[in-house]
Amino acid sequence: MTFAAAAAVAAVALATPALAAPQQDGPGGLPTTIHGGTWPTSHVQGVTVDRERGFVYWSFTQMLVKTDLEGNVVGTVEGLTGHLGDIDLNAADGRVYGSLEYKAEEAFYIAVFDVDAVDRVGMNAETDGVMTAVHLDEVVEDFTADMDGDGVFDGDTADTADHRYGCSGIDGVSFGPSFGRQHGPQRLMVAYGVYSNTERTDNDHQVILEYDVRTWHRYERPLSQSDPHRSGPRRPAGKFFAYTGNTTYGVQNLEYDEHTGNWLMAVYDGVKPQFPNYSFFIVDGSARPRFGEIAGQPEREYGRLLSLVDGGLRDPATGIRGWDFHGNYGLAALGDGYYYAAEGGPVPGGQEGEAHLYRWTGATPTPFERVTR
Ligand SMILES: [Ca+2]
Ligand SMILES: [Ca+2]
Ligand SMILES: [Ca+2]
Repeated sequence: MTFAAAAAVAAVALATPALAAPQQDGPGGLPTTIHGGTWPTSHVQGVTVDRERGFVYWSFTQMLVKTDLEGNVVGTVEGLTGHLGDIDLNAADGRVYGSLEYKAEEAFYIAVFDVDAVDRVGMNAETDGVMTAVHLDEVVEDFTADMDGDGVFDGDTADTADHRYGCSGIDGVSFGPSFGRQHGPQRLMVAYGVYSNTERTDNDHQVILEYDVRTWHRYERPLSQSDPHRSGPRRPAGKFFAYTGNTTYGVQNLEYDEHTGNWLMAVYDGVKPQFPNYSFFIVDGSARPRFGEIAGQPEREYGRLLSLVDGGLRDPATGIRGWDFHGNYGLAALGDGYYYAAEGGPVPGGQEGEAHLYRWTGATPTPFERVTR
């Protein structure tokens, strides 16, 4: 895709706001549906809402899109050649943080977008001064681990014993308090992607890294994608494991929910027959992580284990709790029991994305209900 092509599609999106007629028909004036536009990219990967300032940010894999709450496009950050996944707004600095992968280069970042400065369509991620990146060494170590010890790292494929914990990179990100403290200082939690592979037992956990981004100014650098830098913290502040059974590419969307005090995890269903393969999991935010064995590893290994909430569906064979909800294209908790979940798909000209308003019900199997006019 050229910038000219992207700009042409963007111009179409700008010229047809009639598709996104304002629908401030939900509670608190919240629209029941917000359109994120149509873009010449892969599908929508994440959505985050700045309710105070009235903006919505959308990850479209190769592009960050900024709209207002009515779906009018304010600006875009383009030219990403890697994979921009889930995103979240950091309330402390007003910037948007997202997972950004370059698997062939074995480079994994949190991209940091200065979203206040995003004011026009077609801004460039490398040259317009609106994005920095912080490299995560820990992810590289697990992604590149030669687990079968044959001296060869098999690269970006699910069909291998390599990649520690089955790590395929990173996707779900969210700010929130440390696990077990529902009101502490905000941390950035980063969830691994995990390859789908039914032939191994060491890939049945979601893996979440914890970072304190208040020290990240020393690591932040602009990103030159042809010469990816390695500036970042050597280690995370914490590493945690949630036993869900293997899923297809791990936590797609991770979101701390102030309303329930829990961590929401939307996934693409797993396919191992011995697991229930739920689409949605909720980590108990009030439970202190337990030190225990990380089940299924080739050599016995211990770590800090998270607890799934005692609610929803329960698989009798494994004891795993889960729920039935989508949310894997984007999930934003507004903090008061309301949420936006993104959906999208191919249309002429690329991919379209939109977000629908939901409210928490806690019901089984689906704990949200859609808010309609
Ligand atoms: Ca190997
Ligand atoms: Ca994703
Ligand atoms: Ca998120």
